[in-house]
Amino acid sequence: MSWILWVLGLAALIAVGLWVIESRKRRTHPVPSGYQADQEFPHEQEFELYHNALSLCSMKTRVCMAELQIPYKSHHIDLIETSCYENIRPDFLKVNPGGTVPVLLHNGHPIYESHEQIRYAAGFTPEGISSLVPKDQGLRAEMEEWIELSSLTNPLEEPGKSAGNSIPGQTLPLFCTMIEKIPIVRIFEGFLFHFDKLRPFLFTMLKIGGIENLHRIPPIKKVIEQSRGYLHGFLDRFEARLEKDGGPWLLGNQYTLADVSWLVVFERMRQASCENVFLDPADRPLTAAYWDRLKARPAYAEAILGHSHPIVEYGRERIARAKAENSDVRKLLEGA
Ligand SMILES: N[C@@H](CCC(=O)N[C@@H](CS)C(=O)NCC(=O)O)C(=O)O
Repeated sequence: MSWILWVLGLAALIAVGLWVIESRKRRTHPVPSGYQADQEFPHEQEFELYHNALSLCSMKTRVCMAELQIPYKSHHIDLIETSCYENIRPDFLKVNPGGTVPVLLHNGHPIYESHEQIRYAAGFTPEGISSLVPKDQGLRAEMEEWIELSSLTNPLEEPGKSAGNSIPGQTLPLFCTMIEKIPIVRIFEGFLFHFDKLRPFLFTMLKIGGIENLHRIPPIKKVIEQSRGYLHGFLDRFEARLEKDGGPWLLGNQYTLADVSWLVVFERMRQASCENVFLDPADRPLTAAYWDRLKARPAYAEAILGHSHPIVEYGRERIARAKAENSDVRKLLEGA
């Protein structure tokens, strides 16, 4: 009997030792935003992009690169939502010790934070391509405000600060349906190594609960309802701004980085099957028509549809089905 205890004790000791070694390799730390002149990584092309099909910020940088027609080498990095925590594996952590996507490399130098990446890329607009930055100083300042208003910074602490911080609340149902396809052992890797233990906890809860039971989980219900309220407020401002100059783009005639940044917020609404809640032509005719114009741009086809992921499409259709079949789901996700 005692030898069994010895063996178990030894096995536990080895497991803890291995976990400590692996944790060290996966240690993360915040990175400064913007272009890092003092860091250089191996690269093959002038521009390279580490990104994920679903990630809101990745979509933003892809759309910007497509608008500017700047070619780049693509490195798809999986997040747990699309398959596994590739973003916290040692190989990727070399490129971004913060463990998040997207990362844009220019001649091997990283640029962190998607809003910095689009500003940086706009500085390399090729000849013959329309600039995404207005010449007029007032419009430029306004563009910056709209970029900030769409940026994802700290959704948990300040969900009402920006549409980018509110939209994750509407993404929860999508995470919930996508995660149906992800084996639970993969989610558990996050408990061992992810820098934010809330994520594996949340995904486990979503997987066990399922879309049909979300309304029974009070904190999730609260986040979904609260974020819907915030987003309605931001979209009312958006509609008013479109009315002011009459479009076709947010700041008038010129398509700018503000449009690039907001496209992905609308795209997330499409992916999360809640376009009808926010972009109904009867409620916001200008924004609805604007969204149709965005979807007609070649950059949308290239950067969004061209990177569509089967698990996202599954999640989107699964939400639509759950809403059609279950009035509790519809009430939670549509508020009526
Ligand atoms: N503010 C950053 C946000 C980066 C970020 O949080 N990226 C998310 C995807 S949108 C991510 O990589 N999450 C992975 C994880 O937390 O496991 C940016 O705009 O680039």
